[in-house]
Amino acid sequence: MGSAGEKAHLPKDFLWGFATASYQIEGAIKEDGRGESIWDTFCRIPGKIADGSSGETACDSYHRYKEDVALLKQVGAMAYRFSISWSRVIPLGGREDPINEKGIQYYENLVDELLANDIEPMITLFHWDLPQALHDRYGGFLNQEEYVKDYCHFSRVMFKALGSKVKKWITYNEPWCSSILGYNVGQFAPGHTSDRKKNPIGDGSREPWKVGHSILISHGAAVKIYREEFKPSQGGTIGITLNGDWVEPWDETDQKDIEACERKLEFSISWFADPIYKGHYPESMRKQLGDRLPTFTSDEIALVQGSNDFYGMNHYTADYIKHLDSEPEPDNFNGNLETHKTNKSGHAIGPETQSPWLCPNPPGFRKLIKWISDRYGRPTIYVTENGTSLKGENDKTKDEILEDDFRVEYFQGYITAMAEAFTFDNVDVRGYMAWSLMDNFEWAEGYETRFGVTFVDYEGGQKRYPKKSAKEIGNIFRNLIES
Ligand code: PNW
Repeated sequence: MGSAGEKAHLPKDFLWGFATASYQIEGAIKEDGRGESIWDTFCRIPGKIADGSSGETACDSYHRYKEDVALLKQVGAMAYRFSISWSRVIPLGGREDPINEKGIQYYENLVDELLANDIEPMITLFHWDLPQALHDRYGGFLNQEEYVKDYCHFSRVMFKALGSKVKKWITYNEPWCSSILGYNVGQFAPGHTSDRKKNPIGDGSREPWKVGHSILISHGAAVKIYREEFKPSQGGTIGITLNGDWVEPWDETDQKDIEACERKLEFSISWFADPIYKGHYPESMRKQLGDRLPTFTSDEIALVQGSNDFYGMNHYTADYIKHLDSEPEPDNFNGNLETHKTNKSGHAIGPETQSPWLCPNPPGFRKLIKWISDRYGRPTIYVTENGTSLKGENDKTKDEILEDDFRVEYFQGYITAMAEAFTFDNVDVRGYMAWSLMDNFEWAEGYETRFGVTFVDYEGGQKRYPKKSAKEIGNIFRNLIES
């Protein structure tokens, strides 16, 4: 722990690098036997993606992975977090469906290329692109029994194929997004919602909680498989990645706003982290959701509790929280409160970006790392995503885009805040993956919103040009990591 006067720093062996996800970068959606995912289908529905685009070509990383690795090398990255397209490996997704060797080969090639360049691979097994066939066959996550078995099979296939070379595994990326954005808001695939103007199917008051439950059980089951069948010989670690924004009371003198802040953290983070670290859902959720929130059987909780070797933390922004006095609506998913970007006195939580939900607030990062560390008994933390878009970036010329000073400042602020948490708050943060290595398919925002430290020229054959931030991030880390 830091003593007074000590300078914020990061430990000698701190691991840093960049993150991406399969559907956002790979393209080649029909190549070499890949099956469809729910995002292929969702993108075809008019109005769902801002620019009407899809991941059809994206960054073409299926063909250009060697360029991606060269980029990582060039900017001095020590690690690369990427995800597996389940339907590339098992086109129909299920435990009795054929395995696509060419799909496995692609990821093996990528891993080999990384290792040949001394870059540590960190694999996310699931980053939202569920095989469409499983959705059609039994409703995907909504059928817990079938789903868990298929996810376990998929995980085992990947551990077997790559586990001798890959030592860091993430079961899921941001299950909150899959559950809430996919089954309540309807903004993400498969677009279920109670809003009949958006979709004829869905029940936002019930489905997201079932989806979250299935994800938690399958996470626990896959970790058990890894620990029993692979970890003894392969020696890696495994955990889940959760997203969460920091919160400040809208009215700092209002006790109800202060309480609502805690509820907001519980409805987003503790929904998943409490079962994993404490063995039950948060009381605030049980109170609001009643029996719409599933309960764990003793077998289930035995799988889930204690199932993280590390905590994967995705973090981008902060909100002001204003409590609501009314009874919660059935579809409310955030703890019956409002989120605002300005507080009662009109002060903004941070500057605007291209993403309406993202307003940088670096001190919030330090506070949230500490909140997580304190609540969950000082787990090992890997920050698995952090980054920003820039307001109007896509409307600029290429040369202007390459001078992304706002992004440099974002990383400077956030990485320093993380170093402060490490130095002064007694947290065990060991790694950081910036989002993202390159501009890519930003889900419902399409290609209009760029998050990359590398400019991808979508009109010019997906050629990559490192922005200023790609070069600066290494300097930021070199200044903070102890020699
Ligand atoms: C994360 N929100 O998603 C994802 O893991 C990435 O795939 C994504 O590209 C990145 O953040 C940037 O958006 C989020 O609306 C998507 O609050 C949406 C939200 C948060 C995170």
